[in-house]
Amino acid sequence: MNKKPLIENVFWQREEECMPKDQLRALQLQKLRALVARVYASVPAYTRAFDVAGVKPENIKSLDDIRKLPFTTKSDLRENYPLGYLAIPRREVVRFHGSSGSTGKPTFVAYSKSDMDNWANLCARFLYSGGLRPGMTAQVSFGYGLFTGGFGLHQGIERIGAAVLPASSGNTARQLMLLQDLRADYLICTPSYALHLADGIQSGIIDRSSLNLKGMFLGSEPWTENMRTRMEEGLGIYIENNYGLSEIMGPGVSGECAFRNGMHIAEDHFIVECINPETLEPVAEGETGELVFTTLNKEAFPLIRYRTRDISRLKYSHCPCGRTSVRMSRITGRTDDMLIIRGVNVYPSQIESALLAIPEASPHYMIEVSRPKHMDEVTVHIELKPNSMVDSISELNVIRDRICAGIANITGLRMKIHLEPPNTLERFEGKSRRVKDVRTLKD
Ligand code: DLL
Repeated sequence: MNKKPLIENVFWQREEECMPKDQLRALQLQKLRALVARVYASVPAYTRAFDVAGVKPENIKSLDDIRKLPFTTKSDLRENYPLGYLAIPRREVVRFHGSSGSTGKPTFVAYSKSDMDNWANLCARFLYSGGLRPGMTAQVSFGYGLFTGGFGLHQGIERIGAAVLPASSGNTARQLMLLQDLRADYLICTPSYALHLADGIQSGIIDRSSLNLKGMFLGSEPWTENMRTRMEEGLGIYIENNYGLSEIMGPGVSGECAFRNGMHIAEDHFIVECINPETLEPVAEGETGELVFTTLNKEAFPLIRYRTRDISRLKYSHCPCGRTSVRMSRITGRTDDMLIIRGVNVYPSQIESALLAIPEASPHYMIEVSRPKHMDEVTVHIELKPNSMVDSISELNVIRDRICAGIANITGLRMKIHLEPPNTLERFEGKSRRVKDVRTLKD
């Protein structure tokens, strides 16, 4: 029932997607060498980092030499805030995006005209592979804004020549109404939001037969095969997984093909490594490790060996679809404490910094994450300071509202706030465990 219809041409850029491996490796080496020379000359943070590592552009003679280069991390981006890694003159930037950092400020990324062109094509690759064609309509229920999800997918759909319905995120009743009235062929959002909408459809809020839905493209947060099967069988549609991160580009870094044995990474644009996060050495092929990306074509914001903190596995074996690129398995976790809440990246330290600004709040807090009805919900429990002179309900409400606004200001998310009496939350002797994530990915 949910088998994808056989479409003869599934390649948006056949030549690049099916490039023979030796040609692909030669292209990567040529681009890597040019990239290293360019960032060494134009990005002072890289000049310094290469000098510290004792590596010069001319030392990069083979693809394996990439291991001589230093890693780039989210804290490097933060230390060079806002645009220390910009590699082109500011006037040549045509777009900025950003994602949450572990402090109050986002980390920004930038795109040149050619970066935007490449990005549109890379999103078009997985959308086209999944069946989106000119004449169809795709409803984008990702947020439009600094987040790369909305605008990124938007331009991929336009590139194909299909119609975009930029519904943006939130407002379930309206999303369902749009799906029904404008008869989108595809829905594009986070897996958890898709489950929430699927429940709305299956519970009869709207009639399944009044929809024209053929498939979904889901990404931006971890999900499971069980979730896919449930929605595919429940709705009689086809669903594909896609992956990306704003630092490397946004959506379009990798996406599934019809054979579903991992997401094909656009290796003509990125070099991927899989490392042991402790030793920083490469893991054996097929072993679990942290993904590290180097951008080969990005003009505005190229990154060398960016540590994603995402845990996955790489498969280099032949894929019957004809694409030659390496595939990555589903993301199974992260090596840092970043939470993904309704597709938004949130660090506990962001919540902590919002609390610090509230004089009545103590430093004792606990963040509880749950997923009622497939929608992530965060409750922040905060102890009041023992000497905070709060004795009326209305004063408590004012404090609660201030905390809620402070957190929303930093994270972009509204969270439930529970004010707790002094000395009631658990104290930790060792490493504190301030996050209780009771979401289950099983259903
Ligand atoms: O989430 C880009 C994106 C938007 C991808 C829309 C796909 C669709 P960031 O906000 O920078 O960018 O978050 C990146 O999200 O490091 C992963 O931890 C997680 N992530 C992204 N795609 C997947 C996926 C966008 N398919 C972070 N499965 C990444 C699991 C994913 N996790």
